[in-house]
Amino acid sequence: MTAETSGFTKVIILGAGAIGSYYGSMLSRKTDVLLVGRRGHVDAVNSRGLEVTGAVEGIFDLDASTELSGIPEGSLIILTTKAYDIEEAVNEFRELLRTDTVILVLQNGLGNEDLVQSLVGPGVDVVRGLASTGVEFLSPGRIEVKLVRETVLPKTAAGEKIGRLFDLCGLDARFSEWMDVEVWRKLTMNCVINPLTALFRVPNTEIAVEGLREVRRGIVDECIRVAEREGATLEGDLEGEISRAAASYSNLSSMCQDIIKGRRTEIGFLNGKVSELGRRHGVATPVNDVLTSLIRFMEGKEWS
Ligand code: KPL
Repeated sequence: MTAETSGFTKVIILGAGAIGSYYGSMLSRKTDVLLVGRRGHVDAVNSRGLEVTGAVEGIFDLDASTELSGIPEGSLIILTTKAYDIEEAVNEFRELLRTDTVILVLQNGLGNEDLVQSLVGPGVDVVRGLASTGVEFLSPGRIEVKLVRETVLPKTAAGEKIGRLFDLCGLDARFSEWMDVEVWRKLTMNCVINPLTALFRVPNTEIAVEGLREVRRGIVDECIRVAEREGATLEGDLEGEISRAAASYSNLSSMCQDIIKGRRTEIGFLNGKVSELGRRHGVATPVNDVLTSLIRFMEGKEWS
């Protein structure tokens, strides 16, 4: 596909884990995609294609590489590395950036786009997006899509350009003028679902039970109070909304997948971030503090 039809000449997925590979597979329907990821996944994708099962099915023929050696004119970089890898990832491609490169930050967490923008400088368009599709990484070269959800993009020229590409490739997008609030709502959902599923090593559905309502409410109430001090008002029955969302996801959350693999998690960008901001604003966050400590304790241990 050409720049005329898709708006971008190339899409580079930086951090091709579960969610990055999902976006790569969908976008490869109408544009050139390069997945940048770990050696095992890259080798599998290059030799057998990317196998996607579940709500999306197919073998997708994509290019994959363990590193990025160039950024063609008119490229879209989708950043789906773990939030704690932002600096390392950006340092790898900063020298290759062009003034027309657009970077879409699709990670979990708060403030990621500001960090990316500060690292690349003001001349490059950095767009915040929110991905809520439930995907599991089965093995190198294989992912399973459990629940497809829309991507939230900002209602800006760059956001709408990305939206047109998504539309062309069959990815639903919703445009928002209130990205700060959207980021906080998604963050709150992740603060509930991710650590609880990681602690119990269960699919998201299972933490929607009545017995955990007070825990969910505790997390959400603290997030609402901290968000308010940060200038984001989170309205409505957010705990109820998150419980219904959790009940609809049969996948293992990204944090649960990380814990099972003995990897570092994004806790510092989720509950840990809420605790940190709470301390700054003098808002007590005991539930988020405890969850942060518990997940930090579990990180790097063998659970299989
Ligand atoms: O963002 C997610 C994650 O796992 O990190 C959700 C939307 C909760 C899907 O599992």
